[in-house]
Amino acid sequence: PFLFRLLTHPVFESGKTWTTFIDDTPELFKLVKSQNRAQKLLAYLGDLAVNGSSIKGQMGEPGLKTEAIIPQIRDDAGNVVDTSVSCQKGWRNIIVNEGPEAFAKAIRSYKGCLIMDTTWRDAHQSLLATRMRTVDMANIAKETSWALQNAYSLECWGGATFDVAMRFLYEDPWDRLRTLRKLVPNIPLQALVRGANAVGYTSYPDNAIYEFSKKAVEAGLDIFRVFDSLNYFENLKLGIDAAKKAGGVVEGTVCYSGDVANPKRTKYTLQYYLDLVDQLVGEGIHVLGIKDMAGLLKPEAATMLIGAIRKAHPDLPIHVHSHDTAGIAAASMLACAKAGADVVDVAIDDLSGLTSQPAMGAVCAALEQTDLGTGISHENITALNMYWSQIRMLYGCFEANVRASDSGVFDHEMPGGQYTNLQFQATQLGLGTQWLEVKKKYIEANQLCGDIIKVTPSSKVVGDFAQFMVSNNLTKQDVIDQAAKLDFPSSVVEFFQGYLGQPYGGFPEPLRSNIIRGKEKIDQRPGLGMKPLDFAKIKAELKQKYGNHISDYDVNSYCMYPKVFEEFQGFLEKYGDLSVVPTRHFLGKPQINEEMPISIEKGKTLTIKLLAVGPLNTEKGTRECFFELNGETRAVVIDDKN
Ligand code: 3PY
Ligand code: ZN
Repeated sequence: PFLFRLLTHPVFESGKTWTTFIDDTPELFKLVKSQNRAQKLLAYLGDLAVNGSSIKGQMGEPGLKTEAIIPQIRDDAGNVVDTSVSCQKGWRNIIVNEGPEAFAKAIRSYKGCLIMDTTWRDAHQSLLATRMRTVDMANIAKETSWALQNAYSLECWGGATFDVAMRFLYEDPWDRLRTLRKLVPNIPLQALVRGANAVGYTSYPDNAIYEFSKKAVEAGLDIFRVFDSLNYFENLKLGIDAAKKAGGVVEGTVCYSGDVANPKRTKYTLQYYLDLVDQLVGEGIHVLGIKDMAGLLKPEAATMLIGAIRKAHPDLPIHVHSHDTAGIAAASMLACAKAGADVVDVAIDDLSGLTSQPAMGAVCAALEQTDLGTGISHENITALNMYWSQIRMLYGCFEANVRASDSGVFDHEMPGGQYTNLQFQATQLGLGTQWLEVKKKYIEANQLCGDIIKVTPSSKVVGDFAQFMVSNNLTKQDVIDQAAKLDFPSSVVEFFQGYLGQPYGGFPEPLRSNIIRGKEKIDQRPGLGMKPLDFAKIKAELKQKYGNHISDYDVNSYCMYPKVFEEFQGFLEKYGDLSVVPTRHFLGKPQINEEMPISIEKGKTLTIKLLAVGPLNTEKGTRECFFELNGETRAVVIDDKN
């Protein structure tokens, strides 16, 4: 039909030159573009029909076959709110109008305890392999802007979400931030950044960190939770400076390990934390983050730690993060609030508990009975939760299947996200005791590293080390004895070289020298020795390769993850932008005659139906898929990968 329209177009018939034709008839080219997009979408759906989903980690079909119902939100008087527009009232106005310092001051003077909602980042990172798509957050964003208008922030970016977005969801992580920003103008948006590792697993040249932070603020980010995976101050300083120069609210963060209430745990003591907090305060952070990434902070320790910091720094806003792996996090967050924390992290009930954060409904309801109320209505939490219980079903195909609390976390100290990840991998291997072995070896691997702070990327080092010990059947003593000749995973070698920074207490010797052998030793901040990136040159090269649409955001994605970015561009060229395709159609095998209304861009919805999948062409290894697209029949040829 397009060719017919083109050939019979009066301008084309008149014999004018091609270039003038392009200039004079943009409507036809819009049509080419959207027909092209539709064809690419059919290629994706055809591939799903023939080969099933290619999204890594997906087991089975999405568990929700209909559109999720959007709940009603009510105001204080009990009236239903008009959520066709976003709420305008919230803490972000202070950041925008008066800046980060005024925001920090206002947070500190608030008499209650505020919450950060982690549903859009850590909760799904910890429970659903980070597979939540932007569209499922965007669909509830305006309601959230009303229901959680008194929240300190919504964590929605950073951590593992950045690379997973490109790698597995085929979406642009910057788009997520821009989209959510537009829909939620009133609540601060927060990201987790790994200091000198930004959102990666390695160290980057300094200018990459500065540029990344600047673009994040431009895309709509308000608060940076800056941590370092070894609590290495030199790395922290860099991340803090980059976030500050970008104009963000800087939540300088201490990662929590060990147990300050246990006199037998002598490495990470109360004094260790107080000293680190003093150093961070010296860097001019706006807010202090306490990041208990594994859920080790028991209520008694929480009271001691937060109480001591509050006493030493009466004006410093304190924000505490934990995971509920052992089942104690709600109690700990209540203890933190009581001891003087200003903000605690929670996740919406249906994405809470176990390796995620404690339940928003539980923590808010418990605080409501004290003078530390969060200002979030229980009725609205319940309403929002109705949406999220449907979304949890939708993503059921990514459930890691952690079913119960594990107080063993006090020994192995595995971060929440990594716990589900490693458990999933071990279960995939199908060996019943594999998971128990991994947990045991994780303890030994940590000891071999010198009892380090374990959080991305240092936790990956310990995880890789543990898996290496399990698969090679090595004890701790075996590793020590055979270190000079074992073929260690590269992450372990690089850690011992010093590529992540310097661990507190130094590297154990002679193990370090035996592992790295003749390789370079880095005994200062790794970024110091790195050559700055040439962004203009990278951009020109990417444009040459992928076209003029390459933006400065893309350049940053490339700098963080060159290979992942290039594969993502390849996917876009083949299938187009599928970020707004509803998740049940993005992940689920289309059924014959199932009507799929799919919007490919704002205001443009296609009605698609799979009519038939043809027989295998044994010569070419392909099948033809027949679709109905807005009433017209279309065929696409698909490689049969089975
Ligand atoms: C991350 O860095 O992704 C984390 O969630 C660490 O806890
Ligand atoms: Zn976390």
